[in-house]
Amino acid sequence: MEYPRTATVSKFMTLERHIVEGARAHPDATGEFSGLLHALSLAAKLVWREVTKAGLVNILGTTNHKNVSGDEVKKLDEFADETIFKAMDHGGHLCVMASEENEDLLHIPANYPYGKYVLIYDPLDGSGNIDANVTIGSIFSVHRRLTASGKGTMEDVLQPGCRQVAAGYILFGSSMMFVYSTGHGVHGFTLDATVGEFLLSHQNIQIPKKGSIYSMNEGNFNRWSPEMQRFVQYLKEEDKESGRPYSARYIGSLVADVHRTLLYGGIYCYPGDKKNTNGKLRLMYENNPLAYIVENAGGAASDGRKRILDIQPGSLHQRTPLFIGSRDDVSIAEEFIDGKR
Ligand code: AHM
Ligand code: MG
Repeated sequence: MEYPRTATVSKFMTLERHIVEGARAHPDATGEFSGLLHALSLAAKLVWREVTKAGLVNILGTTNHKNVSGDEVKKLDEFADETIFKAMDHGGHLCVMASEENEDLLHIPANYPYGKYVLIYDPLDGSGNIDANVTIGSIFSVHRRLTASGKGTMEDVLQPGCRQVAAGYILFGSSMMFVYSTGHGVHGFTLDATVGEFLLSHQNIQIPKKGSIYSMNEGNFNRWSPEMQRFVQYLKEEDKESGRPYSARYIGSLVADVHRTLLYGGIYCYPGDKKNTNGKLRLMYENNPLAYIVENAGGAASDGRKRILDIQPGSLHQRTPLFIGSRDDVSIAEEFIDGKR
């Protein structure tokens, strides 16, 4: 006998099942990759548990030291950093990790096996927003190792974003979401806390080709290049035909700003300026994984002149300008930055 399909049951796609069914499409898959994603989803739940306690327990506030990028480290950043590392260090999936909070590579402890993948992560993006209960998130990027075996090296980590085999982010907002891609569409899962499972809520996300929202820290306007200033002025000009003026939205959590851009379209920019020629955002931890997601959803990501995913990284904490979002909007931004408009 077969059960008739009902609307409710046919929608019942857990993250776990999605990962397993994705792996089945690759007959040579060893399960290593599925195990890696599964371990990440567990790490996400552990971080979420602490995030939801923020304000209730004494985990908010700073630890009174700065991370390698000079930012003040919050306790929750450290918790997320350590939790992700510990959830991922023993499974035999990874040969090395790198985290935005740590200056050097994070090696797999000697008593655990090495795997064929590399994990790069920003444990808690937007952490300046924690105390205000604003959406924050974790961002991750996965590469296949280049070296043959043993401990992973810098060579394994410093690969251009186009070589990522998976990337995604976890949003800690009004609900918790796990958004990922392995190069076959972008899929979003929302945590059903009552059963502790991520359920498919956003299948095959497609970013609109053009949007009507721009997202950038305009407080930096006077530090921007004349080209960048002209681009923003263009977005604010009245022109019914091209849907201008655009609306401004800036959360100040990259992961949340990009998530909104992915769903609604438009453009997020963090350009270089007089003070920081390469802007603020890190290529390996932020720009590459988000560029991979947005490209896989039909959008684009550029440093203003070239595709983010084509940049060969030179160092772990390298920064690049970021223009990311709807394809048409990113291409107009590039024309302005290039002085063509
Ligand atoms: P971080 O919180 O991981 O250090 O990331 C940097 C954050 C991004 O989330 C956000 O988009 C950006 O810094 C905001 O910068 P600014 O305050 O200059 O607008
Ligand atoms: Mg960040």
